[in-house]
Amino acid sequence: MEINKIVLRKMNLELKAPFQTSFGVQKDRDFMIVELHSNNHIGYGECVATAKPLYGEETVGTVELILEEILIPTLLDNEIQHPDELNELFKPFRRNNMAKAALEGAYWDLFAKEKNISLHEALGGTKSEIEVGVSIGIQESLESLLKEVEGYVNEGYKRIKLKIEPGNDLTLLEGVRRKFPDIEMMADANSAYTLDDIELFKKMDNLNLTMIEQPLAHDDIIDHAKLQSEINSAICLDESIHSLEDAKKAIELGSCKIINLKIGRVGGLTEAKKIHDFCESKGIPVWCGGMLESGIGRAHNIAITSLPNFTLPGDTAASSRYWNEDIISPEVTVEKGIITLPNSPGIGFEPNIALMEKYTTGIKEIVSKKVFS
Ligand code: OSB
Ligand code: MG
Repeated sequence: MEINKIVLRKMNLELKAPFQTSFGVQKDRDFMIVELHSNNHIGYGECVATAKPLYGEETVGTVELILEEILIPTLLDNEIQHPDELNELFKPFRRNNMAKAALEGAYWDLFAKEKNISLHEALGGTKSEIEVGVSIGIQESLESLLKEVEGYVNEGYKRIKLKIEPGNDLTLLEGVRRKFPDIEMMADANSAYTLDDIELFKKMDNLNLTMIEQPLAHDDIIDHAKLQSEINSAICLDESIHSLEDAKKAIELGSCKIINLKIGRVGGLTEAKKIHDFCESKGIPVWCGGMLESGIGRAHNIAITSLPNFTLPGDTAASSRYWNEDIISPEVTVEKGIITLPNSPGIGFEPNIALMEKYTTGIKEIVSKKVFS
């Protein structure tokens, strides 16, 4: 496989509606698309790092630097037979997982296209369709939240996730539960609480939540284990899990009963597969989280969700939930909470080149003469 050119494309897409979490309000999405060009195909990867290091430590600026100075030269200097090898190749470089995942994801897509198979087939996926839920940001009032929830419930989403923060938590969850007694429902705190809030989480045990996602600090697994031992609701970890090693430790400590797998947060599809397999062996369900991706990142999320231990609905909602126009064709659509896996080669969605150009804010091309066997 010959890589002739690598393109780093900085992009900006405006969200249909601002998305509020405990760490801030997001109105638009700055992100980067990595393109790997061979003679015959282009592999696409999306970097989920944001403009500011609020969810994780990486930003669009740091990923550009790491890709250009470290990861791309490493890729071009080595003979690769299979995308799984990138995981080992990048391992000596600490963290920078979102940068690693973007380049590795583009390589996986290119690899699948060269082999003329779908990305989900290349990953060893076993499903032909996946179930999805939706993540709803913090709203101004219970009234507007109920309206949002009702809309998504009517669309058929399989599970509703509600963002919470101190001051916007129990009353909202109770209000939604009262109006929708039977829906699958969960809360995501994005690390906004401490063990001092233990009584609050005990009260949530009455609400039949599928799980509570990342209630405590982003870098903690000790306090989460204490909290999990005191409450009945399952804790799901998001921010705390960056690798297979992290997952092993959290599960051994009893810090969670469920893991939210995000490809970018764990450094790529290969690491995500490893965590998936380990969780499966331990009876820990996983589901695919989201980072408000464009269609390209969303396509990668759809492909990894085809693995069998993704047994809970993910956050991969339809393109129309986020964007006025997505940069892929066709857009991601959800029918009664189900996405049908595409079967064309690679990620299975074609980038819409005109829209890609329209939303590009900066572009860097790296020309390579490297020939892979
Ligand atoms: O914590 O899962 C999260 C969005 C941005 C950053 C972090 C999170 C989220 C979401 C939305 O919950 C997921 C999505 O719809 O893409
Ligand atoms: Mg989360």
